[in-house]
Amino acid sequence: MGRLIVVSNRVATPTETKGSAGGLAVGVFGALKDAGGVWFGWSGDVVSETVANAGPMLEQDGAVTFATVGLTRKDYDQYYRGFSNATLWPVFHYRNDLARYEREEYAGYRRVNAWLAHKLVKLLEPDDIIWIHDYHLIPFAEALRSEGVTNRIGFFLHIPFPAPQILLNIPPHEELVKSMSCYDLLGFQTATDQQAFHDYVTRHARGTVSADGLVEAFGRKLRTGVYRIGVFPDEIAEQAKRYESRQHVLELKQSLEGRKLVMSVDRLDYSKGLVERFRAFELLLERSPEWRGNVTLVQIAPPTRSDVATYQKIRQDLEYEAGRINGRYSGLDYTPIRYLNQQYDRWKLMSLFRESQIGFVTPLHDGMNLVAKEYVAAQNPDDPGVLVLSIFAGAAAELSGALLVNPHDAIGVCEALQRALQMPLDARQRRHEIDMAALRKNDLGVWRDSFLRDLRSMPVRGSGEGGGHK
Ligand code: ADQ
Repeated sequence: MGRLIVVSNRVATPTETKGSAGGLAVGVFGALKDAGGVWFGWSGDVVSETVANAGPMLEQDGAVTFATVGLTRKDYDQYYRGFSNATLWPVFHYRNDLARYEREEYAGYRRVNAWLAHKLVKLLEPDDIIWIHDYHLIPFAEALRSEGVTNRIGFFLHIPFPAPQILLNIPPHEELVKSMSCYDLLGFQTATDQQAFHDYVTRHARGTVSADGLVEAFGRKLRTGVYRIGVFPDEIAEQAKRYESRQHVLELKQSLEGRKLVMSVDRLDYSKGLVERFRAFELLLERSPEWRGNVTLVQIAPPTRSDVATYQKIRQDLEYEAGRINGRYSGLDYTPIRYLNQQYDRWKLMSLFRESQIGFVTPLHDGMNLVAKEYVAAQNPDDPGVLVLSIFAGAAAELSGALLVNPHDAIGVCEALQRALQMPLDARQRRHEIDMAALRKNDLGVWRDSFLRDLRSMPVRGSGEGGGHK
């Protein structure tokens, strides 16, 4: 079996993969340890051109090499802050209104992809398989192919793939999809995302899609598949239980004085529906006076991408809403919304989830949303909380035990909260069992192993020439 090469925008450090990192880092690292290989990507540092060109920096951990490079200010601005996060992210989350398009940024995006690919080529061996992650790196395979790489290359998109009518808003949409056709295998989070890609291929690229997912487009053949990312539910359950009587949980419990707890955890991002969520919670207090003073929403949302203008705006909007709602419904000893702009360790979050009666996860669009899955896994089976989940999270297709809501329908969301707050124990247990079974059936290992199995089974391109790279 050949080595595995993982490429992602950010690379978790060897310490992060063992400590507080999210499930994804742990899952990918597990596969790397098994097969041996390289994890390649940006170090997260902005550096001088000399330092950037000197990379990659290599760090060895057993059979895994962590290979990282720094980005220059210009590359960071155009590739990361610009085209990736100010064009692709909003459009792929159906927010054309928040997107901008600058030709120079797109050129920078392609230039950085080509530069990174060139750096990786030197580390490749002929029978390696290469797994590229996410929207920052769409042109990566095309760049590798132009350097003569014929290894199998797969791509997994962690965020939604938009319907063609939305994608058409990005001027170089055709080039992007053409770049995607340079992969051997494209993985999507949901059947809806896969279908959107197929729709583009057949309607706008004169391509074809066979019933078993073989795509022919731009003179190339590739496969697509749905691989729903998961978590390791029993590990999370164990972690949440282990930390349930730690200081932070006891302090929270004491401060709640018997009030019901609704928990929300997100990156501070406009795709997560935070403003709409606060308004639905406000509606609960407005429509159900009996809950005033008796239920608290804890929203943990550390800022991300805070140098992108739209992220500064969502932060202001949310601070305004939290202040307004708290001004309206607080008492001398009661604050309805506790809005925490801080990062918390993973184990702390899991134990807080276990303590709460509701997990409130209402993105406007989300590839999967692992918080929803982590919330379910962290519950105490003897007294589980209820997940209130947006139909626009990829996780909604799997978690049939959740109360599904449309985040744009404030009254509908408010009614789901009322229902969850009053749900009897046997109904909560039944729903929790259903969702735990779904999480176990399709855990993070299944996601990773099925993608890699399918990628390894693809024929090597130009195998007549012997694979590998020039
Ligand atoms: P994200 O948009 O970051 O990921 P999500 O899947 O919810 O969204 O979270 C990923 C990880 O980050 C989870 O393990 C979660 O616990 C952690 N996390 C989120 N908020 C946190 C906070 N405030 N503090 C600490 N940890 C936090 C993208 C896509 C998602 C997709 C994932 C994985 O946008 O749709 O599910 O990738 O494919």
